[in-house]
Amino acid sequence: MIVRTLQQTGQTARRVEAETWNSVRMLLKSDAVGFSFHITTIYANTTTDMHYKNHFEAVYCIGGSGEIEVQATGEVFPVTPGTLYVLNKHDAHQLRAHTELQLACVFNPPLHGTETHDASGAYPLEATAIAE
Ligand code: 9YT
Repeated sequence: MIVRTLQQTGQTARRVEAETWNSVRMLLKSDAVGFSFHITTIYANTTTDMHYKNHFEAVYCIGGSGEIEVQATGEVFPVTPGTLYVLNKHDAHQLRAHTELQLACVFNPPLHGTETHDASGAYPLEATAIAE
């Protein structure tokens, strides 16, 4: 069994920083359960463009308030505590945080650990595992 806390995991290399967010990757490919699980904080008053061409992602909002736009259709959905959105079609999307957002995110296939967005907002399929 794997048992970890956000507090402890956040003090390791599993905490990854980007311009508009940080993410504590509590489960990674190296944990060998077939998905990765992250607690992501999106900073207030930011806009993040993402397009996970190589992954499926499920995102559950724990706290904060924002909205998500599906680039292909222009549809906009509120993101508030209790909302789940799933990028089941590798949808290009823009996440706008009105306040700081706390999100629980699951990726399939699992991330290796060091991924940050490329210019198109994607993560590569292969990446370097974090050193632990
Ligand atoms: C919602 C979202 O995808 N934010 C970007 C960070 C990502 N969740 C990650 O790498 O943990």
